[in-house]
Amino acid sequence: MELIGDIEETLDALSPLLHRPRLDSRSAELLQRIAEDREQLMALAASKSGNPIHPLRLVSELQKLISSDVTICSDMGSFSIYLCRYLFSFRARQFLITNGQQTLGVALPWAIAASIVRPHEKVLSISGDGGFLFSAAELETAVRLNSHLVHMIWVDGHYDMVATQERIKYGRTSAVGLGRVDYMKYAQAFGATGLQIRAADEIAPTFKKAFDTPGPVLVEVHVDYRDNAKLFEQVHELSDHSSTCSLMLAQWYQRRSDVSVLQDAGRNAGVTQGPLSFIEDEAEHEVCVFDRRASSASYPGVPPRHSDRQSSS
Ligand SMILES: Cc1ncc(C[n+]2csc(CCOP(=O)(O)OP(=O)(O)O)c2C)c(N)n1
Ligand SMILES: [Mg+2]
Repeated sequence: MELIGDIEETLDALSPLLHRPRLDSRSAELLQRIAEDREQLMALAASKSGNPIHPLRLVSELQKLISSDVTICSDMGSFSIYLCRYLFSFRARQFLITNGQQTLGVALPWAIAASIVRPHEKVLSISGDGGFLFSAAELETAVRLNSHLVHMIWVDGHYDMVATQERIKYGRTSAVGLGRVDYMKYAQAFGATGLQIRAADEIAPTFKKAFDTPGPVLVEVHVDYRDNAKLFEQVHELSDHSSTCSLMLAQWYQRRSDVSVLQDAGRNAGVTQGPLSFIEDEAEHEVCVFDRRASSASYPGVPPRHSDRQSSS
């Protein structure tokens, strides 16, 4: 349809005709419960003080810093379960994660790319100490390109995701320890800036300084992983959050033609709560749901999975 006329007047005339889809009562109730969960989480996190820093505290402090102009690139590891489950994102394509392939070492290179593609945004990449060492030499690229990015390293001295799974399956760990690395000196050696967070009340000022510093900045934070066994116990639990993803995806798809990606994340399905917020935000473009149970069979009207569509076309 062609519209001819003054742009401002045309938009003024069209705007009242737009209706945002209304949520049905069950979806609204679930979203309300999730909002309450988030409030409880913030309260619980605030009570976690001390050094090393508890991941919940770290995530809740990060939540306060994540405005819509921040792109987050997440590596894989125990830390990424905390991010997926507890760090909420309110716009599409804000939180980038290697969820299906689980590839270690991608966060820093992705951040370099994101800083090229989104030059006016803040870019924060996050990895564990193990994942960082997989591609740490890329810091040279970041310095050479003067990439405006902040890379945060959660230091626990282990490949914790593997260690925790070994403990659950075999009752002991094997070959998961990492030697001590001085990340501050590493940053300096490459010509980057290195900052260290030693206490929870240093998180916000350190990030302000990091984002205000030109060029790549490494931020080292030592984390307290004592609760990780509990974290993994919950990985396969069914949650309200995931079922909300499925339910709402189905609803939106029935109304919108631009909902396009429904991805099965296999054994990682339990870490799905984070990307929920893409939907909560009534995403304008794609909805990515990392949910093993959101299958086309269970929800009439939901499109076939992206991979199914590709293989059938
Ligand atoms: C290229 C690659 N190699 C190995 C793995 C298996 N793996 C998944 S998580 C992980 C440990 C990650 O450790 P770290 O980055 O320190 O994060 P943490 O779990 O300690 O938070 C490993 C080795 C992988 N996902 N990708
Ligand atoms: Mg680690």
